[in-house]
Amino acid sequence: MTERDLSYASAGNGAAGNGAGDNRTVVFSLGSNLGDRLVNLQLGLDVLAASGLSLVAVSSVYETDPVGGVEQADYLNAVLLARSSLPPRDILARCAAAETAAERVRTQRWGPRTLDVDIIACGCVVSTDPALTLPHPRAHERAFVLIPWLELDSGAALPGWGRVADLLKTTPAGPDSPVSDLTGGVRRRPELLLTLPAQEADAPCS
Ligand code: A4P
Ligand code: MG
Repeated sequence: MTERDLSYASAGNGAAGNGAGDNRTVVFSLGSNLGDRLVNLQLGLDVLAASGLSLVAVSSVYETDPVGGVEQADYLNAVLLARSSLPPRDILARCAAAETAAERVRTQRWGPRTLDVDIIACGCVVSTDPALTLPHPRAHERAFVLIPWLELDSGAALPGWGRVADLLKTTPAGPDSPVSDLTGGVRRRPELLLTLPAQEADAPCS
């Protein structure tokens, strides 16, 4: 794993975090198409928060046509931004813990799942390790990742691939699809809300 640049700038960077110089923005994709999909996404978010990650922002929830794999039900997808100075492998372990909490059972690749938590990007870390590939190897072509991410950060960029807004022009979502449009199999569901846990208030000065 190489670290090309730790200075990835993204929306909300000033919000949370521990102030360490190597604090990175971590972009997560959450997906569910089995069971109570919204409850599963919220559970994933809550487990990540409880594991010590500083969550910064969560996108709207999007209902999305399944991409790849077997015939299966539509997904709910969302993107979550966090700040962390943990090694990426430790963050991946937290993703696995969130999936376990949602009782995910793996039967087939790209099959239906209660919860999938992927790391889309971790600062500007680049890795070709199959156990943790960064950025996520298919993120650049997935409207169900790019559209929610763009909603959170209009200037977002995928390391090695460029601006998310530009990548979206080449996805099935189409060249000019506004984020809230019913296009490209990615439909915003504004009535479905994910909530970030309340940040702890600063200790009062004495
Ligand atoms: N892995 C490597 N890099 C990463 C990363 N950046 N983040 C490894 C997370 N995991 C990463 O993942 C398989 C292996 O990928 C893990 O052992 C991990 O170490 P998995 O979650 O067990 O299985 P998977 O999710 O079925 O595989 P994969 O290849 O990650 O699937 P994708 O490409 O993420 O696709 N359609 C819609 N509409 N919405 C979706 O959310 N998701 C998928 C899954 C397919 N179609 C979808 C959606
Ligand atoms: Mg996965």
